[in-house]
Amino acid sequence: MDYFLKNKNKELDEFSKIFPILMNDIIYELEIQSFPKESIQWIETMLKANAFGGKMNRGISVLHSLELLKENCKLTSNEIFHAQILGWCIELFQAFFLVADDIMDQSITRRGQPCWYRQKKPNSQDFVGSIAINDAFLIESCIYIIIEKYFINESYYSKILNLFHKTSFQTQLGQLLDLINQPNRGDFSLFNLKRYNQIAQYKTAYYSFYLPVALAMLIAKINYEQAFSTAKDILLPMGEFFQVQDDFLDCYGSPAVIGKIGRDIEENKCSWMICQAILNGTPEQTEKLKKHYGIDNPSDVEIVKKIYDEINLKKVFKEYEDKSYNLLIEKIKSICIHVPQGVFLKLLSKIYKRDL
Ligand code: DMA
Ligand code: MG
Ligand code: MG
Ligand code: MG
Repeated sequence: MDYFLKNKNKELDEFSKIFPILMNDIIYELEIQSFPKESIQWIETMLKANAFGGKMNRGISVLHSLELLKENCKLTSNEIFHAQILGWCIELFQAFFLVADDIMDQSITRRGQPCWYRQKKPNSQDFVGSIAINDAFLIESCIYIIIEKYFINESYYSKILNLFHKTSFQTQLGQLLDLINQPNRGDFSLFNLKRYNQIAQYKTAYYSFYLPVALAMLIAKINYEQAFSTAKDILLPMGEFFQVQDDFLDCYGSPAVIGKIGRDIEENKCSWMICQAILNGTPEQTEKLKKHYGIDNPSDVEIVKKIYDEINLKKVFKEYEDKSYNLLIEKIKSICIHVPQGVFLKLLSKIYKRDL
């Protein structure tokens, strides 16, 4: 095993160790309120199933960013612990959105398991079903229980709260646009890159890229507004790039690797793939796509994928990936005056050419 892989596994181990501590904090909240043991068991199973076991990239990025922000000083164990806790709060934030997203997108699997709403309840033959809606709310609330417990005496406590609240709003707005940008099947008038970028920025970029770095900046007690806007200028386009990859993998990724079965075509999504197909295809190809896109039927999906192949979207994607990567590098090198470049380069290196 090479050095970097070993180091990565060690980091993930260290990060994973924090999760049971936070679970116990949540369980304690229920215990002191004399909640019955079935509810404690539910919370435990539900949090484990949804918040634990992803790539944990976003969570670990808080510590990575903090290390790079304070490149010349050794971090205290308290700073490290704080970064790990906020990293887990991002993982919870993501779990909260994914539980709901999978219901709204009618998805089938997530992280190689049935989506939470499709899993069996503990000790029962029934499905979790619509209880998952309340579970999503509960996961969100856990974030604030944890932040209160560990940060209430910190000078930046209210800033963390504001940041999470604002990011929730942004992500919800992104999800809204994602869901209403498909009013009528076969109507492609709203499928364009301008709209696409707005959806991607709001539903993905704020919470996946800006949030981890902004939290690390708060722990590092960075106060000047300019540093936050510089970070945003780089991290929002980076997040858009990440969502383009997600859309590409939805169609061409292997479910065994990405752990989920793509449904963007069936769900009539304003995906980067369909936007590019419209831009690069002939009028005949677009007409055919209008007939078959957005139908939950394997033979229609197959026709759509065949047209994607004819248009050679794999090549369009490869060119886009290289171009965006170079643009991001240029941007990082040019405007990084308030935040060390390494913070952004590290994040970019984690996602460039990813296959999961
Ligand atoms: C997900 O977008 C966005 C959020 C906020 C969860 P998506 O539906 O493309 O994600 P996935 O492909 O993981 O279902
Ligand atoms: Mg989804
Ligand atoms: Mg979605
Ligand atoms: Mg997707």
